[in-house]
Amino acid sequence: MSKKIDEFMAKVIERNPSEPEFHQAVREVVESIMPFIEKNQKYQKAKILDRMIEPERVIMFRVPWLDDKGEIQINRGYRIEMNSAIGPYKGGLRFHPSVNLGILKFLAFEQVFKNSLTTLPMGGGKGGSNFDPKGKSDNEVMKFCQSFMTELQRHIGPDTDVPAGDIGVGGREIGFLFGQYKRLRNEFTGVLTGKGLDWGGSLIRPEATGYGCVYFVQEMLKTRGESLKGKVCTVSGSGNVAQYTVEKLTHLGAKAVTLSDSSGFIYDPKGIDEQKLEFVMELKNVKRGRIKEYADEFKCKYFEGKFPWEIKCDVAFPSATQNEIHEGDAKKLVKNGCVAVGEGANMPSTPEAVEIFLDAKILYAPGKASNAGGVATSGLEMSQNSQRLTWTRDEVDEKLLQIMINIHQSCVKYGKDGGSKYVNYVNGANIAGFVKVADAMLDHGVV
Ligand code: NDP
Ligand code: 2IT
Repeated sequence: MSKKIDEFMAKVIERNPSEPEFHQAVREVVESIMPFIEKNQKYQKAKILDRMIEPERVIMFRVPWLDDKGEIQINRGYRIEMNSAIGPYKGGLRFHPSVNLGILKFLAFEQVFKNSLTTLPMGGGKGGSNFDPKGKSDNEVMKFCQSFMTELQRHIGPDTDVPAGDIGVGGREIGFLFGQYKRLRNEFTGVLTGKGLDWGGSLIRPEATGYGCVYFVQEMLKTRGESLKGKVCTVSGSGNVAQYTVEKLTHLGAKAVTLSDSSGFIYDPKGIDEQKLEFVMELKNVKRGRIKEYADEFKCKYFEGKFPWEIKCDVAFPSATQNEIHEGDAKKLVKNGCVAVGEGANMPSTPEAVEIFLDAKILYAPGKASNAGGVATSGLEMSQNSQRLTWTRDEVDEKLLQIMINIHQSCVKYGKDGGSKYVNYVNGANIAGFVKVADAMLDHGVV
């Protein structure tokens, strides 16, 4: 089997040079899927896996804009329309200087499986730009978003491709993007999700990724007769996903003790309670300051240039970016007694780190399962937009919880390791996500 996987990967690498994150994401899936399709020849014959690693469409474009000094800036924009077998392309936009084709292809590929797991009718896509919102004025961010959407608008639509937020794209950016789309197309539609509540957004969408991740971990802990109550949790990042992870953990009686940004992390052994979280939200979402200011405000330790994985915890929630947990970090986490990892970020653990978690048989949830609550709630926003109705906070939260429970069940169904009780959530998520998309592709013929 490993020879077959190596041969497959050699072709992927040759065809997609200089895209290490894409190779990494594909290998993880192929390792789970190859044994499965060996037993299910119909997928093999129809070359489903070969087709799934080839985006249906890749769009790359120039984004010129004028900064506050009147100087011309040029960024590169992208949209990867990966797979539309089960619904319109759906997935976020990332604005970060590290953005390149390979990173967006990895994210779009993951999104296909994630969206399938949600049970909602959404294909997979991802986009973004190497634009860095950090240090830019609101006016500059608006100018950039307007230019970005001026090109993107011709490729998207409520039944074609529905973008949303990701790193560097939150409520402010979605507002500017939506405003420009509406103006250019003269249409008020649900073409983006994560919209403001006054103009078509869904309650709970901002909270959904973090809440959903905590719900998923809660389900995993239940399989071992445990709960989150009293658990010490480390969280990385301090953006959308991290903030609402901390909020839900606090509601459920757990204690979140860390947060980070790209400069370093803070460690607050007393716990980040509701009032401290309010400070973080104001700091990050309004003032757009650095997490170090938390340590100054609440007199706790700040670790420059590090992620928080050396801190002893029961559960870890990596919620910043890809490959933030390396092999050594994983070893430290396991050695310090960590029993579960819930990935809020996409692919935050390196393959070596994943292996450590699986070997130690801790409860390890890959991002495409545990962070699917965000896009699932985007799917619920699309439903509400189509119906021209808004559901209450409790209705959406209840649906989100049920979706996370269902995703967990699918992972258990496909991830049971032989006769043993142990659930390999990586295999579970990959196979469960694959089957629905693959069957739809079989139905559609050679397209
Ligand atoms: P935000 O932009 O709101 O926050 C990102 C956080 O991560 C910031 O604290 C940021 O620090 C930190 N970070 C980003 N890049 C790096 C890096 N290279 N090194 C160290 N720290 C970094 O993004 P989100 O919270 O929305 O996204 C976080 C993760 O969750 C991403 O992996 C995203 O793909 C994933 N995700 C997001 C969903 C959503 O609905 N928003 C849904 C599912 C997954 P700084 O401000 O210093 O850059
Ligand atoms: O990675 C993700 O799932 C997201 N950034 C959310 C995508 C969405 O369409 O809500």
